[in-house]
Amino acid sequence: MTTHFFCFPIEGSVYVPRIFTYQELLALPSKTIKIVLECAGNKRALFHPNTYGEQWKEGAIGQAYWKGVSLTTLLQYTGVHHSAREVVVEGYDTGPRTDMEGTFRYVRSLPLHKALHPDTIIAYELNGRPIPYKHGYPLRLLVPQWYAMASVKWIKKITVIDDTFQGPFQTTDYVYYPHKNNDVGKHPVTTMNSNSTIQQPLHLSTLSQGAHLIKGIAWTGEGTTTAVDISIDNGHTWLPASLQQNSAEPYSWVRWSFRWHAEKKGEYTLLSRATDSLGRVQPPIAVWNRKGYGYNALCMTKVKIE
Ligand SMILES: Nc1nc2c(c(=O)[nH]1)N[C@H]1C(S)=C(S)[C@@H](COP(=O)(O)O)O[C@H]1N2
Ligand SMILES: [Mo]
Repeated sequence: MTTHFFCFPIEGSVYVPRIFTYQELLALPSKTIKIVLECAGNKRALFHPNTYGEQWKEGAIGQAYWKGVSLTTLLQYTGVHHSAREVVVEGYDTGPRTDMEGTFRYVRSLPLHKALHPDTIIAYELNGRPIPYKHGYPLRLLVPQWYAMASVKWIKKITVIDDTFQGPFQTTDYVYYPHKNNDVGKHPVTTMNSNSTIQQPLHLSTLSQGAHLIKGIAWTGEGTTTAVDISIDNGHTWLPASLQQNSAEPYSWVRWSFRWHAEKKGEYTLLSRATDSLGRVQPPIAVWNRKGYGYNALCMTKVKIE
């Protein structure tokens, strides 16, 4: 697939269906946004009881600068019928599933309000270069604030629809199932939960007495992170960490740090707890769900002072 000839259609419930070429996209007004992408299964391994799926610890997250064109800019060319409800984005990849017969393309939809948000973009660059193949080359949808399953890679086609999309990556996967043995209360995975990770010191490390810098990251999918509190006594007392906020980058993670003077020898349980501007606080225990999505309990790191 050479980008010179690459193109994709926008069709369905639109006034003027249209094919956009890669070259056309490059010529349209662009924006560059720093975006956290967190897999909905990040930290899944920490759920009790354990859940099936990739046993992610803290590493299924990243952030980068993505450059592209607002999807809403493209939809201005096609127009959107008044009856439209969702925008469906289809990737090039297909594969079999273990739970259903047949092969399935990776396809997902966004509600119209999210599709039309100016920061929902069709990206063609990651950190100043064409997107590497494994991250979505040549074109990828980027949906800030939503778990990363929404950011469809390898775009093939975009379709505006008048009803609600029912593909397996939307109605079977990326759904919270609160119960082990029935589907009561199931609801789709969308925005990221308020969350934080301690990056330093490492879990189960041995440190010397004296001054240590505890540091890490915090992020959220609604509003922005407003506070990170640290406990060095397993949650009995809390003190605020200092945040490196950048209001120009509302979709990036926030770096935080906390100076700790470790006077006494012994074992310590360090905890971090992020709060966002909607008042969403990391809970002591994450809300369990069958597929292990959205884990955001307090981040815990144990250390020994010798
Ligand atoms: N086309 C397509 N897009 C996709 C997926 C996929 O399987 N196919 N996986 C999604 C999921 S679950 C995640 S976590 C991210 C991973 O993005 P990355 O490979 O750039 O880290 O891509 C999302 N977009
Ligand atoms: Mo994912």
